[in-house]
Amino acid sequence: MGTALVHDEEMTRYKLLWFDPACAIETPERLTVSHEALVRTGLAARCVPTPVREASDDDILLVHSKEYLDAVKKTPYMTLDDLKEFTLHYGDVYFHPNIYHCAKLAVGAALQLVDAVMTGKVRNGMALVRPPGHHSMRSAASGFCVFNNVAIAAKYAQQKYAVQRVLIVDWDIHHGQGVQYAFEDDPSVLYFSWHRYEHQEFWPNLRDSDYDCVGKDKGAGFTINVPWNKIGMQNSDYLAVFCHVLLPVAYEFCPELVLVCAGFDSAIGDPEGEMCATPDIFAHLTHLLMNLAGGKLCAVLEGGYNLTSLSQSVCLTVQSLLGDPPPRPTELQGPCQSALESIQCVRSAHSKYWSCLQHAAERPPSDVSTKLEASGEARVIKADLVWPQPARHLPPAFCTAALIPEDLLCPLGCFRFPWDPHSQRDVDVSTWSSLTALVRRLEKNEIRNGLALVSDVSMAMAHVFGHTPKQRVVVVCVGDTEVLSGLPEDGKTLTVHFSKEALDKPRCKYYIPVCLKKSLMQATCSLLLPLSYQYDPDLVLLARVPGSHMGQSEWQQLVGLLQGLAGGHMLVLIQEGEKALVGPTASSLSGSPASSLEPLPAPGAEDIEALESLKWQLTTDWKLLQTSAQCKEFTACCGTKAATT
Ligand code: X5A
Ligand code: ZN
Repeated sequence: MGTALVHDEEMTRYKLLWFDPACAIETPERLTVSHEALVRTGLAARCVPTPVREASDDDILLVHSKEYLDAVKKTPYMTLDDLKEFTLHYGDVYFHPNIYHCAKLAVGAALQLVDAVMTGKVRNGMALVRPPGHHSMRSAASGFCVFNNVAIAAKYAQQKYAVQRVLIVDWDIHHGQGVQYAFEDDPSVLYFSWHRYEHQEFWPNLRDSDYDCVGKDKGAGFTINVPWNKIGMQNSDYLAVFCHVLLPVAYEFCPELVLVCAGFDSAIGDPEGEMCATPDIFAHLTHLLMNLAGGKLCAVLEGGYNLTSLSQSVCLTVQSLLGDPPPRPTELQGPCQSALESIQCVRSAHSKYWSCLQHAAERPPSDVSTKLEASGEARVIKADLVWPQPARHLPPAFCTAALIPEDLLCPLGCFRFPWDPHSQRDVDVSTWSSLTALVRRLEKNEIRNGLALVSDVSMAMAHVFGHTPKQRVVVVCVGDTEVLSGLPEDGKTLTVHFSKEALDKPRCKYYIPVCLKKSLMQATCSLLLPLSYQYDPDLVLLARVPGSHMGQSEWQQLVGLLQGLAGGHMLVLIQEGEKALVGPTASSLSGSPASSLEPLPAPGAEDIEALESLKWQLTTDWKLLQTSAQCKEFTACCGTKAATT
């Protein structure tokens, strides 16, 4: 199950033919440098090359009007003056005699990708296309876009493969109003977009892009807009929105297919976005979406105008799609006030549509809607920004080690440990010392991850900690048994323990018991992930003890999501009674997407309340847990309802 790369040089064969500063950034080089970077880094060679095709009229008519299609069809025959005149009907877009051909290929590329993923030829993929699509509307070109590649792909998937629910994640820095309009009354397509907004002062300057535009009629709640009201947003701001808005809702929605409007003008250095998130973040955003929909993810290029940042971001996206562990996240200090205002507003606007948000705080008293003036200092982004080149990291040669009894079959995709992959022979040692040996291999990046079936998780952990003095470890325990007596409490470990019965050990900054009836996916997204990201461990230790209410697919999701941390270094300890989990765990560790969940049972009100309250209490220590802006006068008014009761 590979990763498709859809690309065709033909899509570089059109360009701006006249002077127009607004359009000058949309160049053929965008595609050439992106593709060359994939080739140079060896990523292209690891993908399944997938040809483009021309979209048919019927494909295009899934979203666009006959009149508009007929008008665009005439552009190849127009004179330069006709083309200029035609362009004037629309905003911030240009035409060229070859753009109609390329636009058909761009749509066709997205459809080829959907076909490859839906037929199971590949697991996921990326299409490098020009022109982009997300701004184009039923009867209008806009913002460099001619046909709406991703909107057409969503309709096509629904029609051809009877896909019930499609999630569209638009991480381009502009609002994809074309996608929003195509599905605003349609509950079968959940459209999420974040975008530079600046209280409606940024293009396309639409009231429709604000957080309170949530969709219409039956589609109410299925449009999620996160406006950025300041430039300079960073990795923490993006991650916070994923953890506290997109992921909880996405898991509740339970898509059967994920499409990404993959614009990279949201990365540092981009002249349009003026944001400060580094290319690394796209490895994480991609990774965080890869366990939804059984891994079926199609990323289609949209914007991205700084050729360096664009090509780095494309590479990091494809690297994650291929299953490489994301690089260690950098500089996660927590979201800024402006981002928090946006997060609070979106969560509150959506609280009546999604159970996971039902206890979101009210909108802040300082209303940040379009009607009010921008608050706080203006930000300035330097023109000569530099950022470190993403480290050329090599994933370890060996992926998953299984330390299991002889009588258990070695799960597919794993190799049996103890066994020396270098000398190709067994090493004869006791279980405890094999465990130590395994941890040492993880530490040296010789093996990526491992699992061990042990008779006593507590003893196994004591052993691991006895032998990894230098490491910062995130420990995640699942089950109703207290296992952590001997754990160091010096900040070298951060422990989160999920149980259904309350445990005795009291909470502190580095030990966080989470007692919930269900809602474990919600807790994973909005509590465990932000905590772990901020802690930035060298190793993740996941321990499964008897007496757990976590189902197999939730467990797999957990295993999958946590691999975004610590460069993918993870050790899973399973207590003997939980033997049935060895196979599914091994499968997730060796890179298979988690089996998709059933549409989640609405998270229980008490659970969500407990979770919100816990988050609220932990925010002083852990900034990435914040979901409310600070209110200048009193902090009391921005507490969650849960926290004030
Ligand atoms: C796809 C995309 C941007 C249009 C900007 C117009 N379009 N000012 O990023
Ligand atoms: Zn854009």
